[in-house]
Amino acid sequence: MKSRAAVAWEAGKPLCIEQVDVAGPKAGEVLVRIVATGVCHTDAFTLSGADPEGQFPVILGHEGGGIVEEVGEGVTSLKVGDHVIPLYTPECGQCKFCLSGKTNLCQKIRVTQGRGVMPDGSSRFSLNGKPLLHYMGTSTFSEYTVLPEISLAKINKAAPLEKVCLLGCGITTGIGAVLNTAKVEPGASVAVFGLGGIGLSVVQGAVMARAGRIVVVDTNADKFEMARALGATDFVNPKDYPDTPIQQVIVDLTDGGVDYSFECIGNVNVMRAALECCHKGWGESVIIGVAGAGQEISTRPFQLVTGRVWRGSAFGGVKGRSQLPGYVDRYMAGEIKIDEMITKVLPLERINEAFELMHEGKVIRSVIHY
Ligand code: NAD
Ligand code: DAO
Ligand code: ZN
Ligand code: ZN
Repeated sequence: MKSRAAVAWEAGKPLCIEQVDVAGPKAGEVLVRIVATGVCHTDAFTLSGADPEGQFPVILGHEGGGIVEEVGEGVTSLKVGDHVIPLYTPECGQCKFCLSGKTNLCQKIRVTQGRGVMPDGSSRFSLNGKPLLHYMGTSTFSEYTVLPEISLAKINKAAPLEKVCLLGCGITTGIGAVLNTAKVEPGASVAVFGLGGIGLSVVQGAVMARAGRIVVVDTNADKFEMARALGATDFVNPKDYPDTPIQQVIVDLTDGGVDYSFECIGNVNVMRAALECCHKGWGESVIIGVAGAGQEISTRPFQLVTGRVWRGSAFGGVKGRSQLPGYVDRYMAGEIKIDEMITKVLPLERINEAFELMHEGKVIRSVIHY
């Protein structure tokens, strides 16, 4: 079948709207009509060429919501008409990782997903006979996309797909990093570096965890208004402290450092600051941001010897098939805010505007509504 799609032909170039060919689902696969998709910093990161795993030509997009159009042979857990959120972190329920009880990083299709193809090694997308690669196993910048059954979470049909699509990445990642990875306890102090869709969702998660102080840090002061509305208590713009390391500013502000910090930018220097603003003896820092190819983090090992902990979080530690439907239900119950995070809604034809607005720091999230 034909599908409207935004194709990334090469790194650093705008996306091109094309009518691509989409092959039907093979065994264990599902054809989904994407109703809406968010545009995340990670899409921009891959498009920029800085992503070590980035490959072209590719159909990007990983923050979608859609409806099942067709199921392949052997698919038992989904049927035509089901509402779904694509998962870049699948959940097979059978691999060593899924069974460990310690991680959400299912490895069942990791190798082929990383190569931009379906589990059988081929792509379902093409244009004029030339294959186009899948992205993160999701490719939500195509109106029709094919995914493995294990990469789809079935959700409440009453949920608006043009809103809950954001649970496919940013909002779940931020909230999950607080609740699952750090396990922030009531009264704890928190520092959040970077107030994009991820950082603001960390703020939301910290409020849900009933944290005490929530210190937010961003070089774009325009971001503070939304952070305040979500419940942040202290606002730090590094540009106001040209002569003091930002970790020192936060240590001074919080009587020795915060209990938990979250890096939501992808900047290795900020990652160091996020660790070093943690309280001696127990402070924990969670890296969420994805750094560019070849970059490395550093600190003095004595920071860890003296009790600080460095960890990381992918998709907020959330197991997509079993736990994401509960996040949708919490949105429907008014416990998770999504609407406030959507600054702009655009048709697919204007998707490059969404990238420009993100680079200009003018949006939290743009949603593409097909
Ligand atoms: P975004 O671009 O919308 O937000 C980044 C924010 O950081 C902006 O507000 C910007 O002003 C601020 N910033 C930039 N440099 C800064 C600095 N030196 N000090 C303070 N603030 C600074 O990005 P996003 O969509 O929120 O994504 C954030 C990061 O999270 C990206 O690296 C993305 O790839 C990553 N990510 C990780 C996961 C995961 O599962 N680990 C999931 C999604 C996204
Ligand atoms: O199992 O190695 C693996 C794949 C991990 C994927 C986790 C991705 C999280 C960071 C990328 C940002 C996603 C939008
Ligand atoms: Zn994302
Ligand atoms: Zn698995």
